[in-house]
Amino acid sequence: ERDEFRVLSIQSHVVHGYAGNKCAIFPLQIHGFEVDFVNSVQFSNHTGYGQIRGNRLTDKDLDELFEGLKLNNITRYSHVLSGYCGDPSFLRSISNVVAELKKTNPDLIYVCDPVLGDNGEYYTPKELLPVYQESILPLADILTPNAFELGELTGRQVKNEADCLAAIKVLHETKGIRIVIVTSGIFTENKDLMYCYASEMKSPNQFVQYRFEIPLIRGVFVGTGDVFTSLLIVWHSLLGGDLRQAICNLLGSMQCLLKRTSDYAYGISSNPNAGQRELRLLQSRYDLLVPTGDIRWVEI
Ligand code: PLP
Ligand code: PXL
Repeated sequence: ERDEFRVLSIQSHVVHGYAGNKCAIFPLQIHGFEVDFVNSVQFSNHTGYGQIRGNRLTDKDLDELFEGLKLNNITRYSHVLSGYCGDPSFLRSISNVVAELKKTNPDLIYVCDPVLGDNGEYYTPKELLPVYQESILPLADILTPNAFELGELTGRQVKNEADCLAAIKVLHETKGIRIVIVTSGIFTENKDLMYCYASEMKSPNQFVQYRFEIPLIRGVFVGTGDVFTSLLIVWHSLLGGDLRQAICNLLGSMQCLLKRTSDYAYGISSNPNAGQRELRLLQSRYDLLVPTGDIRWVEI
């Protein structure tokens, strides 16, 4: 029974469109995963639009919700999922929650997307970095940085495959993170392709590492990272820990999702706006359930 999977997802909520929890809950639920979700912010829309209105949850608010769960003894989770977080004290509060939940379930898997920025630039406050390094990384079981975030977290330059694998090794060895997946940011000579790297520490000196080829699809989309991590939980669980096949499956679904989104957006306009570029998540429900995209990979 899939009831054994219950995910606590602490992410943004947007009223219109898709980002954070709006991207993560649906893929998990259609696969039969229970999702308890905390909306770390409630915004009108994601940050890709011109204007934003809404509110943030404070670290105190999160502590209070968690207190309620504890008082009722309903804190047994198979996974915690966290993503974009704009506030260092809220992030510290997440680390306290995860640490306590791991006491309740020592097998709990914490999947963390350490969102800092991309392409050499921060789009979150720099004060998050030490909180990730000191409080979050030691708790993370699966970490999904992009190349920029991997570089910031390890204090290294990550420009190519060798840099990337060396920095991943630092995270395995100094923070004890079992699985690191670099989801984007390593480009190739071939402009139509991007690489994704996955590395699993099987024992202190044994690593299994794969490179996946991701065909690039025209357009800039928001929320792709959030769909990635939710489908990662789905396939990693359902396939009993087969990381390579889990990533092939999730990238296969995402290819279809992004192709549908791109075709829709560029079918409307040659320069689609943020609303027209919203992920076609619901329209892609069958692709999220049954991946059909063909993903090339090699073991390295
Ligand atoms: N751009 C901005 C302005 C953001 O706030 C975020 C937050 O995560 C992203 C991009 C990242 O989105 P994604 O993980 O879908 O690439
Ligand atoms: O997808 C990450 C994300 C999360 N939360 C909010 C966002 C975004 C991306 O833009 O705007 C509020």
